[in-house]
Amino acid sequence: MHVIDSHTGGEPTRVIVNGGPDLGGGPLSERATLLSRDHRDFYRSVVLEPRGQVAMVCALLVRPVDPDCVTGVIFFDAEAVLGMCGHGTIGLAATLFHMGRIATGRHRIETPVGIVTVDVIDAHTVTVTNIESRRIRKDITVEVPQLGPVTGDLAYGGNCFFLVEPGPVPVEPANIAALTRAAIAVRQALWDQGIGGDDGMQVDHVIFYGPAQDPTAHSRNFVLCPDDAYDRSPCGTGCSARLACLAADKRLPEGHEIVQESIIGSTYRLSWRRGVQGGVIPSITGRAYVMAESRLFFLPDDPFRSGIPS
Ligand code: PYC
Repeated sequence: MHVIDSHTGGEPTRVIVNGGPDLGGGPLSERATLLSRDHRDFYRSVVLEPRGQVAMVCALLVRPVDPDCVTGVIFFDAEAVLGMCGHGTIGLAATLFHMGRIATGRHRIETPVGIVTVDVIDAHTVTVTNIESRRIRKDITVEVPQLGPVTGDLAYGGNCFFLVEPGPVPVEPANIAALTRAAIAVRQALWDQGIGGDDGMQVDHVIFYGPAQDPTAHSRNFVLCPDDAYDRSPCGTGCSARLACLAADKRLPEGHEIVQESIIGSTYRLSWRRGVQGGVIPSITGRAYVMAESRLFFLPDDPFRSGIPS
């Protein structure tokens, strides 16, 4: 299996250039369901240690249904197949550029939740225009063991987010372990109390906000991903959900740009324009760096060929 690794604001993306299961030629949402249902061993073996690492998100390249798209892609981490992934899309665009498969300019990429566009500005800088994102519910209070009541907004940005501002734990790098524990407890409480999106969509990511270190940034975030790793980048789909909430609260006018800082200090530039279904079309600009190109082996006598279970 041929893979190329990059990072976007510190968050790794492994693009599977070839190899992987045959998922047929149906809509990408169906192919994502097949991957999730029938190929859990495959996707975990690529992401988990010893081949992968805890924060890694993989991008499986697939044939797009829409011939105007440069590729189709299905993202996954060690725990779940994702609807979309913002940092992964920036990493994918930088990787396709590195491979000579795309040039600077605008390109369309098909994902299980819809078509997104990337504007490749240079070898590292990419703007993603995401699918329409929306706030689902404002000010939901959930009772969390050890933490007490926690109030946040439920919003969709390609994945389903619960956004809490200010977070119940100060959003500082020294608190990453405590932030992770608190975010897992909040997500569990939401699941236990049946709080989620429309048509049974479960909250898969939790975000806490606090003041930014850089005075020009809007805020700093801490993002918990489905596999319990924290996003080193400011999380593209999380920023999309955030933009939907800021727009709904009239805290950010259309077209105005803000900077979102991650827990490790990496940044995205964000803005939005009005969508057609009452939500927002987010624009996310970040930088990615290709780090490695490798061939992965899965030897039958390797006791950890399926990864070290977490
Ligand atoms: O950037 O959207 C994102 C993302 C989701 C999970 C990790 N990163």
